[in-house]
Amino acid sequence: MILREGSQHYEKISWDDVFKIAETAFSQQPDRIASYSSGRSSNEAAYLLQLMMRAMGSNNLADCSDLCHVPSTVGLKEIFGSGTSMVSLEGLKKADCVVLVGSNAPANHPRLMNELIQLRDRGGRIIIINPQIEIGLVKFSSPAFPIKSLLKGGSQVSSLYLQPIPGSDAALFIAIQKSLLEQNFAKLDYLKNYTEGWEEVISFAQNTNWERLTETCGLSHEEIEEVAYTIGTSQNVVFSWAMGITQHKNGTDNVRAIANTALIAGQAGREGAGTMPIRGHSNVQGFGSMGVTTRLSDDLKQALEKLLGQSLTLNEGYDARGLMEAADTGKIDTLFCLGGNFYAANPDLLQAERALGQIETIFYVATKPNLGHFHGLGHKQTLVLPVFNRFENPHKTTTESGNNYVRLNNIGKTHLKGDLISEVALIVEIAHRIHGEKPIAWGQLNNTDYVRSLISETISDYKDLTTKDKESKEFLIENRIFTEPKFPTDSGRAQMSVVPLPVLKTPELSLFKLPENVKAIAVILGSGRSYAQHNTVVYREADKYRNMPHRHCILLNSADIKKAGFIPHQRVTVQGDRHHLENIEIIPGAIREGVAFMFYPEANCLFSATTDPDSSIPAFKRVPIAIYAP
Ligand SMILES: Nc1nc2c(c(=O)[nH]1)N[C@H]1C(S)=C(S)[C@@H](COP(=O)(O)OP(=O)(O)OC[C@H]3O[C@@H](n4cnc5c(=O)[nH]c(N)nc54)[C@H](O)[C@@H]3O)O[C@H]1N2
Ligand SMILES: Nc1nc2c(c(=O)[nH]1)N[C@H]1C(S)=C(S)[C@@H](COP(=O)(O)OP(=O)(O)OC[C@H]3O[C@@H](n4cnc5c(=O)[nH]c(N)nc54)[C@H](O)[C@@H]3O)O[C@H]1N2
Ligand SMILES: [Mo]
Repeated sequence: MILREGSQHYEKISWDDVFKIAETAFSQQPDRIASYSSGRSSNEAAYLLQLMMRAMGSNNLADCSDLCHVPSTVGLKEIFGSGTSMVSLEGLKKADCVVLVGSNAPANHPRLMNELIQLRDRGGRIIIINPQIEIGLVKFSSPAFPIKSLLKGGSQVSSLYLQPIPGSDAALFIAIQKSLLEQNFAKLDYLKNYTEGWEEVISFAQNTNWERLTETCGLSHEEIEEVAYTIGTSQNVVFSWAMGITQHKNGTDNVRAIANTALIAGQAGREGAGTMPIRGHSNVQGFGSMGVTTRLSDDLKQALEKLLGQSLTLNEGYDARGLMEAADTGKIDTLFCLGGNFYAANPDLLQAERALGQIETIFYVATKPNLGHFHGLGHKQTLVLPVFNRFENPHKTTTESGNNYVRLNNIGKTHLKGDLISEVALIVEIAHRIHGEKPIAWGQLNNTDYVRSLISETISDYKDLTTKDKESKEFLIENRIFTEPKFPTDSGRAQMSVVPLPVLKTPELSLFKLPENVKAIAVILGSGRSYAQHNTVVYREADKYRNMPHRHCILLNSADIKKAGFIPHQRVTVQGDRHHLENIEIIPGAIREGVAFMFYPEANCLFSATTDPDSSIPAFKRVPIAIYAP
């Protein structure tokens, strides 16, 4: 479909006309062309996307990981030389302690829950760190354990549940380091043999006083000692985290602080132990491996230059936030979105709408309609192009899981009638029209066997892809799993560095221009997912686990409700630095005092969000808001 300038509705368009528009749109200056992608497509489509963009001379490869796990990739690469999980699924089965930080796995990673239940069954311990008590992290009914679910109402998950102040995790992990040192659980020989920079890290922890640490994270000395004791007395500890860690203005520091803690405890580079970020989209990690990033590695750059027979003089490249800012200042002519919802996934929806409105042509390659197709409209034309999802493709594809497994998807079928195309065919046709047969035979790339041969030629972690492909086998990217404390850094040692304590300001009402004489309170908002949505696509209105009956709710601690003079279920206005939402129902919940929770993407209209200087991720999990009763 196409929505043309001045028109009020989309109209049908032929594929041939789509490609004609694409030919013009992609002939703009390379730095004015950009892509955004979401990790649901195959490795093959991802590889072709970056190849097409880079062959045009553009490095503007924004990706949903820029809003998701980029701090994990940046932090882990710096410390261990590899940006993914170092723990394999088999390894996880040997752990006897998991520290799960900032994750609502029962809703978002249900398969991990079975591993956690089994760990508890073999006598292991699970430490949960989350400002909100997520009911499924306390007790979880897994379909894999029906008897327990029936007789006991589910399996016990948490051994210890800590509710820190949002955004303070770096301070908490420094405190855990301090306690590990004090209780003689720190592995100094390990640090001497396998790491660098450890002296500064431990002396920073030793020299930071307890009062500052406990005040910053809002937890007691005893709670922290118990965490350190549990880690120190466990054999194999896995440190695992999701958006509660990354989506902060010091998201990369949070990751560094966790990695430093794992190293001080000697819990990295051994089977059953280590750092394990829990990924978002099913193939978001594959997109990173395929080079869909503005942070192109030197190895891949050289390999692509060889393949393309041209030197890649690339611009710095816009990541997701950079792209939005560039669009807002009129620097983008063409945007190609391979999946996702670039509009609603970003903070400050008013800006998003305005910024996208300055782009001449936007292509939304999609499997389902979403908010962006209605609010993220281009200036001259917006195209919504329907594609097969990755199980419906007329060719084989591959994906990569968060545990570093590469899997082959067979040829599939679709139940949809209509004029759908595969993502591979779409990208190949555009690239072919722009580049012809030079320097590679773009026309032949419709054959995904050929794409896989180029992947294995250029991407070292995938060098075995073509052989494994013939054997139709899934395979592990082995050099990312560390069973010995030797890491792929220049010196082979983990690179530790001091993480500064976060300085967290409690939000104040004076920050907001509120009407006079209203009952009001300022709190920290963290936005996240309900139990019935997949990112910006909402499947059901209610979140029964949090007692939130619809999307227009705010979860608050009862003490805050009382302090402000509100009552449960009252309707209030929520005010951020950008916009407000009216008629929001107050729901009392098991969330830390001073903290509120709302659903995304609705909450994204409220705030602008600061960004992490090391990764440019927006701080979705710590936004100052005011709540008032009009
Ligand atoms: N069903 C389903 N599955 C999904 C998704 C989905 O939308 N639906 N989305 C996928 C994607 S892309 C992703 S990235 C993942 C997201 O998976 P999660 O990261 O689990 O999702 P969020 O809802 O963002 O939850 C973050 C958790 O962090 C906690 N938290 C908030 N602030 C802090 C903090 O400062 N410190 C700590 N320690 N915790 C904090 C919140 O209370 C919440 O429990 O799930 C993936 N899987
Ligand atoms: N406030 C707040 N904002 C957030 C977050 C938060 O926690 N709080 N989380 C952030 C995170 S972690 C993420 S990952 C982003 C999510 O950002 P995105 O990945 O951009 O958003 P999604 O909602 O996952 O995208 C859904 C759309 O993808 C398309 N799609 C699905 N499968 C396929 C496929 O196989 N091929 C193609 N071409 N299209 C497909 C469908 O059309 C669907 O409408 O949001 C971020 N924004
Ligand atoms: Mo994500």
